[in-house]
Amino acid sequence: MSKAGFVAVLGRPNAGKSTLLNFLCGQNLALVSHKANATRKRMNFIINHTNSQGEICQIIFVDTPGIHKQEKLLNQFMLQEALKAMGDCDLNVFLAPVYDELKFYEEFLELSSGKPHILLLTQCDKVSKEAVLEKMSEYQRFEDRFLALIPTECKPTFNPTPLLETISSHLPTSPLLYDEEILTTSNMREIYKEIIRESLFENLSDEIPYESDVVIEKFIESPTLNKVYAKIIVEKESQKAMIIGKGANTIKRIGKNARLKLESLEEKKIFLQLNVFAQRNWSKTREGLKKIGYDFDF
Ligand SMILES: Nc1nc2c(ncn2[C@@H]2O[C@H](COP(=O)(O)OP(=O)(O)OP(=O)(O)O)[C@@H](O)[C@H]2O)c(=O)[nH]1
Ligand SMILES: [Mg+2]
Repeated sequence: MSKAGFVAVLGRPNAGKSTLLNFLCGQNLALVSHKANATRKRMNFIINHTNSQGEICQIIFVDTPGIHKQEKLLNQFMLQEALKAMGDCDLNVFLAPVYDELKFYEEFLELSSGKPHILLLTQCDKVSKEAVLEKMSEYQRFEDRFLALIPTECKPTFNPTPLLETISSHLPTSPLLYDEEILTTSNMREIYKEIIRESLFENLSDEIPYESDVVIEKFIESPTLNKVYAKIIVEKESQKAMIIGKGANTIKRIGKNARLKLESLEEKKIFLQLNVFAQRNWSKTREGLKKIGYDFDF
């Protein structure tokens, strides 16, 4: 006997969605940042959990962009990604940082229109045990709305088994949908892109990470070395100059940081070449966004 199903991982920007999925799969595949709105597209993470009845439960978690409202076309695309996952999946999981007000959960309840969900309190290591218990009791007034309320923290001491057991108990009986060795349905180009974007988030200030993106132009794989040629797109020439930096110091730092992450993930040498292009309004049109992999269907 086995179970399988898709689980949308939803929440405000910075709730800890991507961190939790990296933690559960044991690899840093998704972009994580203290800056909000890091994730732009859905990404599947596959976790195979053997439950207490001995059944294999294949949980296909769908990481989503944070639920937020902004006028820009890219932000509209991001919200649509989250809403699509919310509608399409077998089960929803809503992540509420332990320090958040309950109004964000109430907004989610309105959006999700009664679809079954599990509520996770995230980042519980940031506050005292008493504060976690207090927040859990505040959420109890919604106990008829959620299937379960589970506190989480992404630390090695955190045991995810009760969380996986609870999710599995709400999945349908089904043959496994993916080979058990597969961690994600994203291809390597998409993961490389996210790792390079993460390096942009870590090395650049304020608006530049939001006004930039990465396209993997060429990817050559061999048993000992992967060669990656990537393009960083920005809005303005001034941003291009900032990314390159004095004596190309900034781009070298961005490249080295990304290369080390890629080498650690792949456990082999990586050659990474980054080129920066200023392309005004790249994110302002549907065609522009489509060209770099953000497919609109609305
Ligand atoms: N201490 C602590 N920090 C966490 C935990 N989970 C996430 N964080 C931090 O919270 C910030 C946001 O984490 P992300 O995983 O990028 O959040 P997200 O929900 O994916 O955000 P978006 O993609 O922007 O919607 C990062 O700085 C993480 O390191 C946690 O359990 N404990
Ligand atoms: Mg994210």
